[in-house]
Amino acid sequence: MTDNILVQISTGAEKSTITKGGVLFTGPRITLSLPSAPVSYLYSGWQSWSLTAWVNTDRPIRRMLPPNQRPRVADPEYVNELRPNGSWYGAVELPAGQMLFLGALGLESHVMLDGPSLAGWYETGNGEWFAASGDETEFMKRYAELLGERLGGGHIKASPRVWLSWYSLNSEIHEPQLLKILSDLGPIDSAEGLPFDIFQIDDGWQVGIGDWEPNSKFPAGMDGLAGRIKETGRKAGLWLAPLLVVPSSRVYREHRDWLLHDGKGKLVPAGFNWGEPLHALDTTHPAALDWLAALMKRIRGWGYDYAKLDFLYGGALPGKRYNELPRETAYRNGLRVMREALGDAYLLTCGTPILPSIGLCDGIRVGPDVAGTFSTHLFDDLLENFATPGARNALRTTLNRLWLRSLVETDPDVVYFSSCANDLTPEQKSVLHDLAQICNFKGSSDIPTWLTRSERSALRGFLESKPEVRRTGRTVYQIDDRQRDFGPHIGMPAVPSTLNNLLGGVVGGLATIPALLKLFDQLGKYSLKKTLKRNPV
Ligand code: 9PG
Repeated sequence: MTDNILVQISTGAEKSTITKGGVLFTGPRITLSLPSAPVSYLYSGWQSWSLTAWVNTDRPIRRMLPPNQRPRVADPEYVNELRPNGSWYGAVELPAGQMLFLGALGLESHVMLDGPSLAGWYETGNGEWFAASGDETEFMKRYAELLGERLGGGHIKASPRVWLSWYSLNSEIHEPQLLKILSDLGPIDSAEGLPFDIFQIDDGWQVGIGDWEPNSKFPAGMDGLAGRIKETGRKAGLWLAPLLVVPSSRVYREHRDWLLHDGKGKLVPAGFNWGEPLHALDTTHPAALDWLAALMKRIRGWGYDYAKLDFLYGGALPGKRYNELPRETAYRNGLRVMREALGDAYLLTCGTPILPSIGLCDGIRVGPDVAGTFSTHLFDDLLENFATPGARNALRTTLNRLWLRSLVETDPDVVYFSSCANDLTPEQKSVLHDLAQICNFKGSSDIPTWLTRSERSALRGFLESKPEVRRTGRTVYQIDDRQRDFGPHIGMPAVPSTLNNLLGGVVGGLATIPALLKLFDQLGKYSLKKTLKRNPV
């Protein structure tokens, strides 16, 4: 399809210009009439964990369950939309294999397959679009270039190698245990040490979500621990969810006016986690912004040079703000304030709307959490929630976001070398290793004492390697002299049967009961404690 034809099949544009690789349009709403019904659609998920993948158009779309988790896994604004759709951009594949792409170059924009056309719109006002046809690698590359010109980015810094606590210990962390791990990792530059550049403390150090002070399990304070980390030649990293608050937090009690409300004055729901409903800060509220800046300066003052800011989607949820800025713009302004306060620290954003973060952070988590299981029947077949932790969900979404690599470092989440408390097969583990090599972002939560001698040396080899990587097919990469086809590992599960749909409805309903969610949380903690007892750190 030539670029002139793209112009001919478009409606709604106030202006169109041919550009390298496609056409630039301006307009609040653009529609491209498709020459034939597409066979698959490229979903673009809103935030880090949201499904991003090519999905057959004949797959019936169900609203992902359970409903109270939706704000945490997808954009609540479009969660009831049953036509294929996605944030900022979308693409279709036509029966003859031809592809057509439509992507916004600004925020608060959405693309949808609307009958025989691909439609894109801005939630507020007017904006630019890029449309193209042809090769996916080419149009995504050009899209990234155009986004970079508008949003910044492209200053790839570090290619970090991070040890983080979450994937082995969840929130069951404490100071003596982390010091033990740190000592077992060894000095970064010694022959026996594991070369992680960053030691990142994840969820579990804080008093509460909103109360970002060390809890009683960290008696030397976070500054004390940062000092010990630096003694090993590593940078200290810290996890926070700065835009969330839970009802049990002080911020929630004392500054209700900083929180995001809806038009009726009710608090906007931001999901459910940590046994409580989640709410978000209004990032247009001046006092909330001052508080965020002070928080970032505080962690820098403690000695942390790497910040993993998580659950950031909270700042971009629909709502009525103190200053009536569009929601993603409001979030981006909040992120800019945090970025500036962090100075030259490495900023990894997670649970973040993707486009609004470009140019303001060093790395973005581009998929859902990895886990020691490949996939689960409950979430795949009953609840159809592809944003939940699991290696397959992480691989699928991350792989479809690698086009972002020219703009920002793409964090695929951790790899595993340890077989302790882990159900992944050696092949599944090695697929994750290869993804991390392609991303050149290497994270692990493996506990040193859990690693056998050969696992430890394999992990060391992985951290030290710098293979040459080249994309050679839609899902195929050349890694040094090997080929890795991710295709067989990222397929969507089969369409659920009627029985599974019914069961999913029941389970999804039960999962809206806070007491049951809390119970599941407790069961998870109990089973982790058992694992830790059997396999001491
Ligand atoms: C800490 C974690 C880790 C992880 C993040 C984020 O409720 N949930 O289903 C849920 C999903 C993902 C999640 C947490 C909770 O993960 O991606 O790396 O930092 O938070 O809480």
